[in-house]
Amino acid sequence: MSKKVTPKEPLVTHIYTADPSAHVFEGKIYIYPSHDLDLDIQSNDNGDQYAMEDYHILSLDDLNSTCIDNGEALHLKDIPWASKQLWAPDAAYKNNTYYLYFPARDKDGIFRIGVATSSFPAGPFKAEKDPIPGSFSIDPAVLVDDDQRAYVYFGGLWGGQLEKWQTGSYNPNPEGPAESEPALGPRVAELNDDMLTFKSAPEQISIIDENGKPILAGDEDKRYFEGPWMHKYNGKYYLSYSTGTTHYIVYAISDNPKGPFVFKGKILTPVLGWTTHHSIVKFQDKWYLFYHDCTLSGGIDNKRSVKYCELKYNADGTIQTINP
Ligand code: FUB
Repeated sequence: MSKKVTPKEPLVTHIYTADPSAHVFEGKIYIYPSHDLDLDIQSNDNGDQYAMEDYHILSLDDLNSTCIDNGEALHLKDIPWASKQLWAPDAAYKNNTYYLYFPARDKDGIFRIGVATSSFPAGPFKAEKDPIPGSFSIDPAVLVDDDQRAYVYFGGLWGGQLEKWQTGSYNPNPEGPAESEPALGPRVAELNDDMLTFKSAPEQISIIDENGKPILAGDEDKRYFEGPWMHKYNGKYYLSYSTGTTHYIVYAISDNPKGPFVFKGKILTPVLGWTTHHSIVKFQDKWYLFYHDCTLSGGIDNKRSVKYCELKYNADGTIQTINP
């Protein structure tokens, strides 16, 4: 039986969902999550347990309604270039078209970022024949700025392969950075007006502390790991992300969509489960955090559930930390 959504409870319980990217389209909240399969797979640092094969898009008329699963929007078998692991997606609207951005391994096992299009926010989506040229790694998040320029932020360490691209080309056996060196940053690329190609090669984003010093690779409470999200608040750009090994969602602020971003603090303390992944959206004058945890599955890392709660800002623009 369907019931109204409740803060900090799974949006849906009939399937496992993760990595929620929430947007307001056509007056409703649409959530673009990963669809975790109900499979028992041994966890490893490569993320082989995340063996997802399709996307289901969720929607909410408002926050007093039930959450609708709009069914399968895209399946691995219909993505010509992909071989496995449909990880965290995002969506954007421009040119009277909805774009679904998603990572998957190509036929050589290298993560790339693909695009699929639809006339409707919940799909079905049709995938492009090839991934975005020049794309790599995982977790795309797209900002269509107020001037209609669009940026895609992406990248993830470990199974997400970001370390393998430190030199600009793929190195299957990378080293470093050392703990005392600047951490790897997420990548940003501006999209062309077609929303299907990069305007220029992805650039590394710099995340610095209040004194202008780069966040170091050994500072695992602060350094970038995966799951970027970009939103604007009072004209500033807020880059938020997961710290991976320390399981925080943290954020940094800039005046520029490409940074540098000044580290500010924690948005979400650790949830049950190894991964943490989120998005932030404004709906009817309030701000909300969408995130996931593993409570529904009793703590199984690859069986996650999407939840939401309200997010509040302080008068100085900092975000109040949420304890899940
Ligand atoms: O869902 C697979 C991966 O787990 C995502 O791409 C990461 O952000 C982490 O949540």
